[in-house]
Amino acid sequence: MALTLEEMVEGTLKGNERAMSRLITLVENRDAGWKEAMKLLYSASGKARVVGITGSPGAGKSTLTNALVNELSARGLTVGVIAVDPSSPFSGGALLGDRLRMKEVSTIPGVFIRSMATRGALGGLCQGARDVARILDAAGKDMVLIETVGVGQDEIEVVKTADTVLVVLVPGQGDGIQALKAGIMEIADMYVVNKADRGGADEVVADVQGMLDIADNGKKSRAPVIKTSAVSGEGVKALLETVLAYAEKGQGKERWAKSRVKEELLSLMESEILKHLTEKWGGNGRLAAAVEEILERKTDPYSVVDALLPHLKKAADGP
Ligand SMILES: Nc1nc2c(ncn2[C@@H]2O[C@H](COP(=O)(O)OP(=O)(O)OP(=O)(O)O)[C@@H](O)[C@H]2O)c(=O)[nH]1
Ligand SMILES: [Mg+2]
Repeated sequence: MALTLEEMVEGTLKGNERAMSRLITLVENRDAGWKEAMKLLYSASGKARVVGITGSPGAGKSTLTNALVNELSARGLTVGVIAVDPSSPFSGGALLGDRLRMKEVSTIPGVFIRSMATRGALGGLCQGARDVARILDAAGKDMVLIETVGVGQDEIEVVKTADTVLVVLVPGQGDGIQALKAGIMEIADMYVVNKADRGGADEVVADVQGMLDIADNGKKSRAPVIKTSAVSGEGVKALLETVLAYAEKGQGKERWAKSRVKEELLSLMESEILKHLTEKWGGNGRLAAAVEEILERKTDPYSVVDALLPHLKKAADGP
């Protein structure tokens, strides 16, 4: 039976999984009422710790996510997982195993797992993941884990909005650190050297420390580097302790409360405004027509924008 918007929102606020699923789908599809629902949920959000987990394909992000979920629920904490499906050719066969493992943890009470396709969310991947995180937060999850492969700019944008960002590295990747998309090392709040059961983990730790020696020059606190074996579970407890402590006090909390959330909210509002403006001027083909004229050198992009600005101002000053 179909749920009304009110039922979906009420249910979500009570942590009802069926209501959460429906609401997430509604918001992802930008179906009628999505914005209303987000408005109603907003005041209940802001309590969950949002942790981004990223790294190269096959680094063990999903295995680690599952291990963290088990550990969190063993402590009586509830958790939401957003698995951003790498619809890239990188992950290939790993996906099935991923799915099976995910299915296992998804039956744990208090655990809610949602996967998102890299392409498909109407509001864009980044906005989509943020919406889902906010819904899970409002639904009362203590922690929200977002897993993405650190290969695309979109994916990096997604994890950047997390309170705490884990970058997962593995031994034996050759130039493992360099292989990651530029920009990803910079957003890490902590580094996880996974597959530590294999040789070479200490070398990776040393590499990261070496990199931090250069990059963290003068900073008060440096990013922790933690060794784990996601399959055996070794180091996972220690990792979780570090994550919880990071969110609880010190620099993490401060940055979480200030710059990241502010940045996230600013870009949310900017992109909403931008979307409306582009729809308004692009919707009737005006921008597309302008592009043609620009290509033919009948006009230029700057003049087109200048011509639009008075309309913008009128709209802003409007009734
Ligand atoms: N030896 C060892 N293998 C691991 C460890 N963690 C994960 N693996 C294995 O590495 C492979 C990839 O693990 P996933 O967890 O799917 O890796 P992922 O980073 O989520 O992969 P994508 O999402 O496809 O990028 C699987 O075969 C895991 O069993 C570990 O700590 N040690
Ligand atoms: Mg994975």
